[in-house]
Amino acid sequence: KQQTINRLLLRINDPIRSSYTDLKEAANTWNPRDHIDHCKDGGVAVTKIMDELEEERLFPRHHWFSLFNERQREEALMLIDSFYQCRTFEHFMKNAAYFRERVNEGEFVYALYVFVTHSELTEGVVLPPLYEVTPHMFTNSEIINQAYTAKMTQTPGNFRMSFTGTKKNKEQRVAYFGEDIGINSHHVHWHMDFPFWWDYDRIDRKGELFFWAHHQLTARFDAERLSNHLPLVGELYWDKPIKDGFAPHTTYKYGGDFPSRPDNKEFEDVEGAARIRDLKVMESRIRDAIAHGYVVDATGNVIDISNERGIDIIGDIIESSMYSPNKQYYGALHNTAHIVLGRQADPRGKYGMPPGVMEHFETATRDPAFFRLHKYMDNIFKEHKDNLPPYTREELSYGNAKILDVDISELSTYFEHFEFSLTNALDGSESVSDVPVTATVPRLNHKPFTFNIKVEAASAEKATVRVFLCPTHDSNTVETDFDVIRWRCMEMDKFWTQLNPGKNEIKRKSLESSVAIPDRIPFAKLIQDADQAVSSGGSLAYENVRGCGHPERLLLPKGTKNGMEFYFFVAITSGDDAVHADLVDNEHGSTHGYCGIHGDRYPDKKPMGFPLDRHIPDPRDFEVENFFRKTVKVYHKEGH
Ligand code: CUO
Repeated sequence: KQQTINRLLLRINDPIRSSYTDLKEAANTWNPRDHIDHCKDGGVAVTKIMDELEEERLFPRHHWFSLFNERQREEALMLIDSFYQCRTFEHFMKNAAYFRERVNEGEFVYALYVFVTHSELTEGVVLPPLYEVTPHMFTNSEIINQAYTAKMTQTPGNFRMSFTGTKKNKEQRVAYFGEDIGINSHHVHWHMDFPFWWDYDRIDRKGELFFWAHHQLTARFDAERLSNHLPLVGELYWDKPIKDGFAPHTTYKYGGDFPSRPDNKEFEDVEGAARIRDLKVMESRIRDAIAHGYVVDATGNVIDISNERGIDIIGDIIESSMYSPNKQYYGALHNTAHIVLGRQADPRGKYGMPPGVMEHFETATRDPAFFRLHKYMDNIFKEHKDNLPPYTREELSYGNAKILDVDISELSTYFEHFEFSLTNALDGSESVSDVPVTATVPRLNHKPFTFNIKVEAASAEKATVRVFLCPTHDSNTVETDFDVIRWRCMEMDKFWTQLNPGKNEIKRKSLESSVAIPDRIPFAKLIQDADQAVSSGGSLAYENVRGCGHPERLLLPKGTKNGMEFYFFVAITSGDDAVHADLVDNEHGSTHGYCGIHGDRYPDKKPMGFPLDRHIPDPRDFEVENFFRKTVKVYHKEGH
């Protein structure tokens, strides 16, 4: 299976290689229509896409793809539906090979990624990193151009990528975060794990995860800003100019460059997509609903949101997803805003420009406006959270455990170089041999760290451990109170552990964090491993590999040379918070923090962000024995 998926994704703009005989044969001689008898649901989805294909209604190949383009999305979804109708992997493989040669490549890659992520037929298959499948979306145009030249002259090349822009642009100081290939990869996978259009099996707390994953991206971006002496990111206003311009230096494989936006661009309506006035209406309806504590669904029923489950509904509404109880009335604030921001360079479509980086989850975080938009929505979510009653001391305390101290090893970061392959960016013909072409990017990393929580417990019990890192100062270096700081905290880890009566030491490593994933397995290695496994009759040993998850190396923000202060905050509460009884020593691949567990419930019963998600009017309520706060410093080491 792994070999098949690799082969389907290799050189996506070129025909399947003739040496891949099964796939090649399916692409040439198989016809999905002739095998509809074997499909689920009478193969209606297969018939539908075949009709569209034969009547030449589908988007052409060699054209950019945007998930926010309704027609293109519809086509990608038809493809996913048709894959879901296959009962066997074999059948799926043949249909996929057939469509690969005939539908738009962007739609195909998207459909294949979403299907492989969710389908039981492809369980255990590891998706190659998207930055090696469609490198254009992750690499600066300068590098892509150099790669083309290398290919033409048949000279192997390794090209050093630097971050977009110049020192004149202060925002460039944090470009290493927004342009990080791991961040972009996490973000695009998050949206594949939790698509806004998702209408298959119900995904648990999808709206709340939308809030939490993006709240955390924003908090982490802010911590990077503070590390670089920049103020916290400001929110976006529909009535005010978009403060920062952006020149993406990125190019589509087909369709030209990603458009730029000058500084202080005033919002304009986007023809055929949205009016700014409509966005304001959506916003005020959502804010009203939050103020009143209820929303009204499509049939006029009132749904109470003034409780801990409210955040999930508000997330669905703001995004909006198929779970929005009333899309007609509350609109799709977030999705529309992405389109509007992506189109400000050519709002009337006068110049036929392709969509901007904001229209693709692979590229969105490159634009500083991404974080302004998400800060704006984050503040709406905060309004809801601030309306909820603060946790009482009783809700916060846990009589069974008392944290005595936490030992934390050195927290330090550095820049390193990372190399990835650009081979798939280039057109190939089987007669011209590949030359190795790679990009080297600087990226932030940190020294592995550990923490050791010393706990005294009264009795043997399972406990929940939550760990956060919170900047203690804002950019003016004024210490702010914890009720303000709490919203800036970054989730570092959450896990379940067994406490024994008496003294306990809970040791945990940065590598074990349940919000993060290790480096993705390079495409070339996936190919090599799968080919080897097939020829030796062995099997692959990948376990729980996911694309969704914050890159582990970005677990710590950059910090400063002399050390930037943070609170290291630990909360231990009862293990009853766990949804799964077996969570101790079984963390489901340790990626549940921002990404949940595939096909299962979110493992923590408490609201995401607990106990820091609600207003803390009296800091003394937080002085319970099962909470612990300590000031630590994060050092940035240059020239490592
Ligand atoms: Cu992830 Cu706006 O939700 O990009």
